[in-house]
Amino acid sequence: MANGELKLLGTWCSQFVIRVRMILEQKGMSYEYFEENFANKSALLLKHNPVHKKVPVLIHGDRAICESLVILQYIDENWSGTGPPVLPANPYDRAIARFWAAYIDDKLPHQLIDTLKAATEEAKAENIAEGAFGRSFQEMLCWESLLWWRLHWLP
Ligand SMILES: N[C@@H](CCC(=O)N[C@@H](CS)C(=O)NCC(=O)O)C(=O)O
Repeated sequence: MANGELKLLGTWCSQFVIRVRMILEQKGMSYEYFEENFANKSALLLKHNPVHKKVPVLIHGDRAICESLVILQYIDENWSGTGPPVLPANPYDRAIARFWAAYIDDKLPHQLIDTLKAATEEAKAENIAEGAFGRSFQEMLCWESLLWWRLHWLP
């Protein structure tokens, strides 16, 4: 991959950005990373993701791809011969991976917000350990990496 061809707009603490970076690293692809400041969003972000104005955004040449799961699928399809595949080959296994990815995307941000809004330290701790959906943060993040990165390598 020629330098400058791939750009990623992100923020260091975003699970959505981290999953894209994991796959780019895993595939050994070089890319230019731009850290966004949400208090003053870059012209690049506003131009390339005018709908949501959110990261991650992958810019390939002069074309942008938005939404982390869409980006992962794009990387998987466009660079299928580079490094390990993101999704399993079998359509059923792919469907299962997509199901759990959607589940995590649906639940995890709510759990994070509930924790941030919790009135007391005890309530925060309880939410982190066993959130509203009966899953700890650690478990959810573990599922994230298992499902999107490793599932198809397991027996
Ligand atoms: N569904 C999106 C979620 C992206 C998202 O929520 N990004 C957050 C960072 S974690 C963001 O850019 N927030 C900026 C804002 O809300 O202004 C994805 O999967 O890419």
